[in-house]
Amino acid sequence: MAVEANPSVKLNKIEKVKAEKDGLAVKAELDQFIEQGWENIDKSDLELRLKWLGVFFRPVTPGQFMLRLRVPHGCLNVEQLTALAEIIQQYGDEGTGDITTRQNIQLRGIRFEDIPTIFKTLQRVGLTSVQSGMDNVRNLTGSPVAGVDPDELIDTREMMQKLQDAITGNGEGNPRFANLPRKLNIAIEGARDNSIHAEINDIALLPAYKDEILGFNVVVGGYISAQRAAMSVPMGVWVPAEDQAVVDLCCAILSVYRDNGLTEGLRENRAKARLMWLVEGWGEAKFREEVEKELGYGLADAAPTDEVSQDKKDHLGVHPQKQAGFNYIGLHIPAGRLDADLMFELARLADVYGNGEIRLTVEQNAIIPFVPDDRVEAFLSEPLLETCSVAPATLSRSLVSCTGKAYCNFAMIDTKAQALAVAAQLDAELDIPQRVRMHWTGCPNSCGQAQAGDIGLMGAKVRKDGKMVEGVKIFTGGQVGHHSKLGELVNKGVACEDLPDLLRQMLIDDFGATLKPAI
Ligand code: SRM
Ligand code: SF4
Repeated sequence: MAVEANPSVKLNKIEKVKAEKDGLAVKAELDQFIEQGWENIDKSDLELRLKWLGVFFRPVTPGQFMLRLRVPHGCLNVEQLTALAEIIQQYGDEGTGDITTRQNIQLRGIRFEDIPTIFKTLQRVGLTSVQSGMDNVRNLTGSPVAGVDPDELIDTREMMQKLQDAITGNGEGNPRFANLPRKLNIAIEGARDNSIHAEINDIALLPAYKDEILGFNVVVGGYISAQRAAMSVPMGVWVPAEDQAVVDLCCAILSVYRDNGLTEGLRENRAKARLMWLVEGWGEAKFREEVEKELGYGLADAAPTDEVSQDKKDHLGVHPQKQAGFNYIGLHIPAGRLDADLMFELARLADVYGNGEIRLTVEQNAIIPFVPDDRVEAFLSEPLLETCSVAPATLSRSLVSCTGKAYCNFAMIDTKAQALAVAAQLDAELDIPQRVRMHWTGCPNSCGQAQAGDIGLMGAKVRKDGKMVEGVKIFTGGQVGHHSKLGELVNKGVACEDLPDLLRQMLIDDFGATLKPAI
C-alpha cells in the first residue's frame, strides 16, 4: 500500500524507495530479473525490495543469496525440514541454514536463478518467505512447546497461523501490511515462562485471567536498535484468547501504526520509527483510543496481573509432555548453524521417534516432541546427539549468536565462531554452578539480543596498543522470563583476544564459577 505523498513531510531514504515502487511489486518482476541477471537489476530492487520476498542480497557473498523464511511459532514438520535441506544440499559447502533468534530459518548459498523453483517448493510444503524483511511484520514467535507443555495455559499455534495468514495474505504477500514505517515484531505467549522475550517485541500478548476467563494482557513498544533498547509498556488492555479477537487486535495496531507513520513523523527518521515512538508520542491512553477506533469497539481493561510466573526454560533435554507417556526432547544446535545433513537427520529423528514435528526456539535450538517413554533411551543413543547434545556444558548450552562477519556486512566480529570457541574454552576450564546466558551480537543492531543476556557481547572496534582491533562491548544483567529486564553496558570495549581472560574472571567473581582442577 503506497503512502500518499505529503509535501510537508520529508520522507527518509527508504520511504522514498517505497513511494517510488512498492516492495511487493518485485514479485511480478522476478522472471524478468532472472533473465537480466542479478548483476544488472536496479540497486533498490536488489538490495531492498527483494527483501519483501525474503530474498536477501549478501554483499559479503555476492551471487549467493540468503532466503529468510517465516516459521510461525517455530513449528516445522518433517516434509518441510526435508524440503529445506534439499534446497541447500544442491549448493554443497556454500549451502547452510541458521536457526534465528526469532525461531525462524534462513537458508544461504541460494543462486538467484533458482528462486522461482524454490518458491514453488516452499508453496508445496506450506511455507513462505514473504514479508520477512524490511518494513514488515517479522516471524511471529510463540512458546516452542505449545500443545505439549504440561504447564501451558493457551495453545497459541492456530491463532498464530491465522495471524500470519492475515498479515501475509495467506503467504502470497499482502500489500495492506507491507509498508509499515519500520519492522515490527509480534510475540504471543501462552505459557508461564515468557519463553519468547515478550518485552523486546513491538506487540506482545501475555496470558492473563480476567473475571476467570483466560486471555492476554497486551504490551507494546519493546524493541532493540543501534540507537535505543526499550522494554515494552502495558497498553492497558486485555483480549480474550479467541483467534479472531487476537488477529483483529494485532491488525488494528498494525493499521494505526501504518496510517499514522506520516503525520506523526515516523516516516521521516528511521531511527525514531519503531512502534514505541508512536506509543510514547501519543501516550498510552490515546494509543489505545486510536486502536479501539480502528477496531470499531472498545477493549477490556488489562487484568491486574499476568500469569507469567516461571523462570525461562531452555527446553534442552528430555521433558514429560502433558500427553501421558510422551516426551519432548530439546537438542542443542551449536550457534544455531545447520547444514543439509544435520537437517535431514533432525527430520529423520522426528519421523522415526516423534510425530513428525520439529520445533525451533529463540535460543536457536530444536525440539522433537512426542517421543514415547519407551523410545527415549534409543533416541538418546542416536549419533546426531554427539553434535547436538541434550545436555551441553553450561556456557555452550545457553549460547545465542547472531550471523556475524561470515555473512553480514554490518558485523564487526565473527560472532558464531568466536562464541563457540570462547564457550568451549571456558566450559573446559571452569565449573559454573548456574545458568549463564551469553548473547553475542556482531554490531549495535543487536540481532543476537546482547541486552537480553546475563552477559551480552556486542562487536565493536576497540583500540589496543595504539591500533584499532576487533573487540566487544559488554552488557550484563539482562533477565528473561518472569521479572525480565534489559542488561546494561558495563564495558565499552575489550579486544577479542583479551576476552577469555576477562570473561573467566567475570564468571568467577559474579557467577560463582571455580577453576577446574588441572588434570
Ligand atoms: Fe536483525 C538487520 C539478522 C533478529 C535488529 N538483521 C538485520 C540484517 C537483515 C542486516 C542485513 O541486511 O544484513 C541481518 C541479516 C544478516 C544475515 O545475513 O543473517 C539481520 N536479525 C538477524 C538474524 C538472522 C540474527 C540471527 O542470527 O538470528 C535474526 C533474524 C530474525 C528473523 O527470523 O526474522 C535477527 N534483528 C533481530 C532481533 C532479535 C529479535 O527480533 O528478537 C533484533 C532486535 C529486536 C528488534 O528488532 O527490536 C534485530 N536487525 C535488527 C536491526 C535494528 C532494528 C532497528 O529498529 O534499528 C537491524 C537494522 C535495520 O533494520 O535497519 C537488523
Ligand atoms: Fe548483522 Fe549486526 Fe544483526 Fe549481527 S547484529 S546479524 S552483525 S546486523
